[in-house]
Amino acid sequence: MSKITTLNDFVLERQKDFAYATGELTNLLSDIAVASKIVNRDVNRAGLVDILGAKGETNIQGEEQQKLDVIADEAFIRAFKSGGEVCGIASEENDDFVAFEDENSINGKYVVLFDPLDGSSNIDVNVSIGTIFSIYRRISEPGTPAVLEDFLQKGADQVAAGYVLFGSSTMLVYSTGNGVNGFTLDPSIGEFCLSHPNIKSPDTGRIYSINEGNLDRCDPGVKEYVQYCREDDAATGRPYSGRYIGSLVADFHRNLLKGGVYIYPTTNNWPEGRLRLLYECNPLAFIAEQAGGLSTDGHQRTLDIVPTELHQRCGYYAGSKDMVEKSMSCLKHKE
Ligand code: AHM
Ligand code: MG
Repeated sequence: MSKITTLNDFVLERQKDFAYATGELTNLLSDIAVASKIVNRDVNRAGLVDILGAKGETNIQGEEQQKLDVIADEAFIRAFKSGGEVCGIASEENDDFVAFEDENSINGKYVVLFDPLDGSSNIDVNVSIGTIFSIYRRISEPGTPAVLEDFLQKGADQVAAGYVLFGSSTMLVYSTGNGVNGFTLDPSIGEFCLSHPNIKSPDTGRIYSINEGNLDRCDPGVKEYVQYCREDDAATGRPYSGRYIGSLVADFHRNLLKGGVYIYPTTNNWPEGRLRLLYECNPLAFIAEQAGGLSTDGHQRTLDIVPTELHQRCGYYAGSKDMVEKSMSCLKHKE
């Protein structure tokens, strides 16, 4: 029988690979694992206790907050605050970033940006949802409160990123810039166990994920690419399969393992794009690239975009290398 490697064993063993091998990033990843287990418990009980449904408040994006969104947001903030490695956070659910000014946290070297519960429209209907996180080294001096500049770094500067998928099982997938590894939560022992070592995304696949209801609102190049996916061509395995859950983490994760492309382009009603650069696109772009895939906003590499605001949105094309490249060539062709 092969030995079980828990997430804690793994991050400790890999600590030497980190550019900053002080143990703080290791502790921070452990904090994320603990918060994920708490959120997992609440997600699993969602139908049983009174936490389903909307909270009746809207977040800064004008969207109705779900109770579980808020519960997840609070669980992660608590974990980051108590850990002492993080001097501030920014979350999709909060209007502004939060600087932790207590004695414990003000010296923290890292900031975390996260989407506590993505795919929130799927919570009430028992469909997969996820948490996405992105970790940067602060730019401001330790010992002073975190500032906006700490959060507005380009994705290429992430020191670690990942996601937790609350699906048919619960998985935590992360990268510290040295490949991508996936861990599945074993509920009987309450540990994330290494189940998907060194994930590599196939260069091509047969799945395209896009909300096709928006096609008439998209750039003609997007329509052309979708038309390409739907054409019959035995040599390239087309038509591809359309798969769209509407939970970014779940769609991204499936495509990462099986090969595929996820597209949320700019549209007439979302002229800047629907997804958020800092909480959703950058962390998943980091994972995509670390697994050998690609990510762009339709024009440039996602990780090269210099953010100007916290809740910035962008177009998103991510997944298998050849498929992202093909979609880009359709866009250029129609420009
Ligand atoms: P959320 O952060 O409010 O949950 O929104 C992000 C979600 C993604 O998970 C998903 O891919 C996308 O929005 C779905 O949008 P749409 O319903 O417009 O297709
Ligand atoms: Mg989201």
